Amino acid sequence: MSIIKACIFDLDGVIVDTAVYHYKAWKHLANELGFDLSEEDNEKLKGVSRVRSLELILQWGGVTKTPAEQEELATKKNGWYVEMISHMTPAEILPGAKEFLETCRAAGLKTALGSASKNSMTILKKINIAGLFDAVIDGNMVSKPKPDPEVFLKGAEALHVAPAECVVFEDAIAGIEAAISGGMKAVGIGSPTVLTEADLVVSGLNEMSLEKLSTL
Ligand code: B16
Ligand code: MG
Repeated sequence: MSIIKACIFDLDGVIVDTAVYHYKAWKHLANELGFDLSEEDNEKLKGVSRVRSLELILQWGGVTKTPAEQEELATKKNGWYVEMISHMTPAEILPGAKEFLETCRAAGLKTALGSASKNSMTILKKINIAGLFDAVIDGNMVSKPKPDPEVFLKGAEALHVAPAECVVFEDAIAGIEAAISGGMKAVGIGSPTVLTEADLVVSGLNEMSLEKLSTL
């Protein structure tokens, strides 16, 4: 029998696809700085914090900025991003995400969000599912980014469950690593050839069921 008592969900790539908005905002910033940002490079920013994303983008563009300038640039990018997500609606919830959250809760499992995004609460409210989480741990509450397990361990703590009783749903390699190093089960959302360390990989939460959870 499964010992799973709680499910912890990443946000971008698992519940919604905010990567498209991050990409538009980062590309706008890169263009203003005189270079471009490819979709391929954007893939490397999934699950990566805002500060680290900017460092990587500046590096790719061969541009050097002072820490104060970097802060200004990150704030500028976030302003564009926040404007875009302010138009999000529940129609943008990824297939099966809301239904699986409801299934978990109906089965008595606890639920938490574990995201690197400092804008998590804004997004959850816009897509109207904030009430489906018993705890929300976001980028404002952690000091160590994934693959450090801090965000998920704080989630387990907030839910009053042991890490071994948690399963994490993640689309980023760093997130899968974070879950495993925190002593949790990891379900990858994406491709099994990419998320090789995950205990189980599905293409989306529409492919998840309590039956599959019980095999973990
Ligand atoms: P913000 P996740 C991550 O979300 C995104 O995948 C990543 O691209 C972004 O840079 C990061 O959040 C920080 O977001 O600028 O809103 O604080 O996958 O951890 O839910
Ligand atoms: Mg993600």
